[in-house]
Amino acid sequence: MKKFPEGFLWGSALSGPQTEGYSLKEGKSASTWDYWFKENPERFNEKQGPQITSNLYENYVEDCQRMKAIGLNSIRTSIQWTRLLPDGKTLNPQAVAFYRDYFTKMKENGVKPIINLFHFDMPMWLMDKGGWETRESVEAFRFYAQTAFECFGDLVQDWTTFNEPMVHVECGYLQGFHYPAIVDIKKAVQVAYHTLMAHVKAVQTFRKLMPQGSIGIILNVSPSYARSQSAADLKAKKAADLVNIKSFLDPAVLGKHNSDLVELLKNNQLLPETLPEDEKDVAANTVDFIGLNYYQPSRVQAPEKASFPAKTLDDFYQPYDWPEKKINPYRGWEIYPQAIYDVAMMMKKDYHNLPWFVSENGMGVADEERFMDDSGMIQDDYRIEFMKEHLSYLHQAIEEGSNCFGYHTWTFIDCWSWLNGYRNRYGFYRVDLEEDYKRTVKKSGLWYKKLSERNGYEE
Ligand code: BGP
Repeated sequence: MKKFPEGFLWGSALSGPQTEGYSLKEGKSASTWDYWFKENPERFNEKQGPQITSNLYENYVEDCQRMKAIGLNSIRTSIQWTRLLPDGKTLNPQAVAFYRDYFTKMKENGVKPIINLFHFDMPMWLMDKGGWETRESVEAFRFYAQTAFECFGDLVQDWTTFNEPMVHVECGYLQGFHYPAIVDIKKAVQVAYHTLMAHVKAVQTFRKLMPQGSIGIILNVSPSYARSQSAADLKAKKAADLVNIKSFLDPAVLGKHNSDLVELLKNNQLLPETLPEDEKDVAANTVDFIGLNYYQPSRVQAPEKASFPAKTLDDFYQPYDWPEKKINPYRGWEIYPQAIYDVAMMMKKDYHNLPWFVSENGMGVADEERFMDDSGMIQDDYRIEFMKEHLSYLHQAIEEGSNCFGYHTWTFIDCWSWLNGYRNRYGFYRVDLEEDYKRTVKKSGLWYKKLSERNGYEE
């Protein structure tokens, strides 16, 4: 039996935009997703947009009971900036009432809410002014954070500022996947910097308003592994870790920018515009905990040809197709559970063993109805196997002293996923889009209940 520490959080992760639906109702204004879907629905898988998603807005009371029914003792989800403050200034009373009741129902069902403020959902009114490219975004976000702490701070003690900030930087400004879908490395660095300062200012506000609470940030930590031990490949690996891990983890936890990253940006004439007081604010506003999302590692190699100064990330490192990798055949991503041990030990060694939790880990499956049995239940043994493999490495790291306090799967119910719509299913509950968003528990949900009750599992 692999036992976990007492009080371990067995949870799931969600986000507001991916579950709530009601995307332009009840006073909510448009985020970039609402706008982009209206302008360009073909970009979205099967033209599935953000309007309905999993319709949690109408189902949250029963959904909170469903959380309890599969043993979840924690949920981390997000509130939507565009719902709480539709124009950035005016409080939306319907949003306050909805979120207050939602968090209350979670707690009545024994589910601890960990609430995140930003999950890729930039308000359109702010994007029209330049979004994260402008310094104005820092104060706009700080005000939103303050409003959220004031409205829900009596119900929620544990907060996070951003989910995977490098995703809106890379997908929006380097790879053309998310709105505004431009490729401009200089802008990308500025966007990352303002996001970081928005995080720092939110932490500073939190310390004043909620001295008893805890605050963190959620980062997608995909450790990179080099193709070979050659100096060039190792240099590429180092650059990948600087960009993808240390860019936010160092200032958030250690209170300072990574000096190698600063050097790299400087050499490539990529340093962002800053204010003189920023460094002091970064140093004074470190976090209480970290959430780490892990799906797959990144395999890297030295670029064959690189521009100098760099124009894209490819000039620092390039993806490497490791021939021995084990693949999730239903989603195409690599399965490499050892990486969870590696990041856990990195937290212990390089980040003074700060408390952290797995804030997302999960297995996406396309066309999952093919695994449905005659009773209508998805027999997702592959997902149980996936969780066991990851938990086994996590368990080992905890035994060796890594300070991990919880494991959150992606996700509780099947949810809408940005451009992928409902293509890849991850939930413990299946959501039937054809049958009024009916929820049906999958085999993995029943397994998770036992895991949570026993605080561990039989190997
Ligand atoms: C993470 C995001 C989630 C979710 C997940 C699965 O990076 O934080 O919001 O989208 O990835 O992604 P996908 O549905 O594309 O497989």
